[in-house]
Amino acid sequence: RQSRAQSVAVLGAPFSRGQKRGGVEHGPKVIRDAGLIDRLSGLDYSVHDFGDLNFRHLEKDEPYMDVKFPRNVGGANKMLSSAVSRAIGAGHTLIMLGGDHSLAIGSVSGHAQQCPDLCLIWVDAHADVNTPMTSPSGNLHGQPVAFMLKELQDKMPDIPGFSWTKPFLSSRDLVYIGLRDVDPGEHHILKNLGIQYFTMRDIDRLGIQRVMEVTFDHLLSRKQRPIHLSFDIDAFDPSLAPATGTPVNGGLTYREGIYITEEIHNTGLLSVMDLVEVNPVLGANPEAVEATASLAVDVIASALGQTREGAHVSIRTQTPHL
Ligand code: HAR
Ligand code: MN
Ligand code: MN
Ligand code: MN
Repeated sequence: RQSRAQSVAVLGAPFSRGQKRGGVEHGPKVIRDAGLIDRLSGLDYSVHDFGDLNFRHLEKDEPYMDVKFPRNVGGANKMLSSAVSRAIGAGHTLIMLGGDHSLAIGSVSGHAQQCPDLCLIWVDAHADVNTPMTSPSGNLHGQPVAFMLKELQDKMPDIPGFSWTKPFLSSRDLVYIGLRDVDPGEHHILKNLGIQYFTMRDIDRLGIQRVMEVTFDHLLSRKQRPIHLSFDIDAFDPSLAPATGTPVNGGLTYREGIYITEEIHNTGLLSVMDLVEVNPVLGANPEAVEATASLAVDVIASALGQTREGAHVSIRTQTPHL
């Protein structure tokens, strides 16, 4: 361990217009209430809590094609993008607390402004790569990756609220882990672009250790570069993360989820992590909400270096006086 504390910034994004269910805007509060800041301080980081962004709500926001709340989602992501860019520019490692997963548009694009060579690891039950034409729901939390991919540029219409952003990511710089609910149009995109992905079935077959090995081989073998980890809590099995909007059976075990984040920490390259889709309103009882929020804290702490084997503070070498 280094003697100089690294700095971690925490930024809340209380936003829910990327989907139709209320409550996910309270994600940042319940994750903080589950003890996030103390856990990170205990890991010997200097923690800067930037608080929550204050998104403006736009009353007039008609659907565009079938896309719901385009101006609200676009505006919130524009604000998030500058905040993320500033935090990374200032040298912090950033934890973004959602909010629904449409926020990844702002988070990843703001990160890419500072780190154009970043790679993206998307841990989720869903691929979130629908375009407005393929989306079965019109919900933008099922579409964020389509806004990022250069290869989908000519498939994306001009959506009101999004003129500030343009695609910046190559499909080869993205890996999915945990997929088990992929729409037909999304499957076509994954196959057509040759995107590297690991479904729950792949995890069953290969084991999570091999999955992470292949992930890093795919993303980092040519060169080391910053990692953006976009972690949707619904990647976990609903028995572990019940308080979320679109639970899908057969998800990650606790140990698989923690193994993913431990390995990402061990690369030393984690630069931004999103933790999204925790919705306290959808927990059947307070215990269900607490379990989901506490899992979110565990997986963030693990991404930032909390280990299962434990650790001890090494004796620091004294700086010699000049
Ligand atoms: N694929 C579906 C759609 O586009 C549902 C995806 C949204 N669910 C999420 N995102 N939580 O990961 O509407
Ligand atoms: Mn998602
Ligand atoms: Mn999901
Ligand atoms: Mn470390």
